[in-house]
Amino acid sequence: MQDAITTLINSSDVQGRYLDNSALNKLENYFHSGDMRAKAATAICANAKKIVTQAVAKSLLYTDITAPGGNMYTCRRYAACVRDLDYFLRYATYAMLAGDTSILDERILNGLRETYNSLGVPIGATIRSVQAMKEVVTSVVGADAGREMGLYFDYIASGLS
Ligand SMILES: CCC1=C(C)/C(=C/C2=NC(=C\c3[nH]c(/C=C4\NC(=O)[C@H](C)[C@H]4CC)c(C)c3CCC(=O)O)/C(CCC(=O)O)=C2C)NC1=O
Repeated sequence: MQDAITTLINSSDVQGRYLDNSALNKLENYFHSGDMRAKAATAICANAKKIVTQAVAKSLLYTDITAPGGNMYTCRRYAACVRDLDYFLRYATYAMLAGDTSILDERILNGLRETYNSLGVPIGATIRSVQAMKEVVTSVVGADAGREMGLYFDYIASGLS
């Protein structure tokens, strides 16, 4: 896993230089946003269950997907879907804290599309539920942190599509 700090330091290190102004600016912005990131993570952690439940209600409940023949039909598959959304939320929160997407590639996206395709998990509906989660999270953490979390949800959505 990478984070905003190691990424900037590593790229200066390979050139054998101190951080240049642009790297220092990025670092300063990252440190400056630290309080916002920590507060957002605290709010998400306290509301994780509610966030996932509301995202499911907004995007999936009472659609063909939860009806007989749909991919969420049966308790086992419904629970697997809710669990997947909880993974997306938790890892998007880690990525937001780190200011870096690499943990999403390593832990979430690696092989996920292939797994979904082989199990018939509908990718379009999964992406809609990730978008719904983005809206719900914004209502919990506010616009600024919501925009930041949105980057990582979008990264998951585009990695799946
Ligand atoms: C931490 C990283 C990680 C991820 C991301 C992960 C995802 C993941 N989701 C799975 C299944 C699944 N995922 C879903 C999800 C959905 N179906 C829908 O219709 C909805 C649109 C959607 C929810 C948004 C479902 C229903 C299954 C079970 C499919 C089946 O077994 O038939 C499976 C197959 C194994 C299993 O059932 O547990 C994996 C590996 N596992 C991991 O360890």
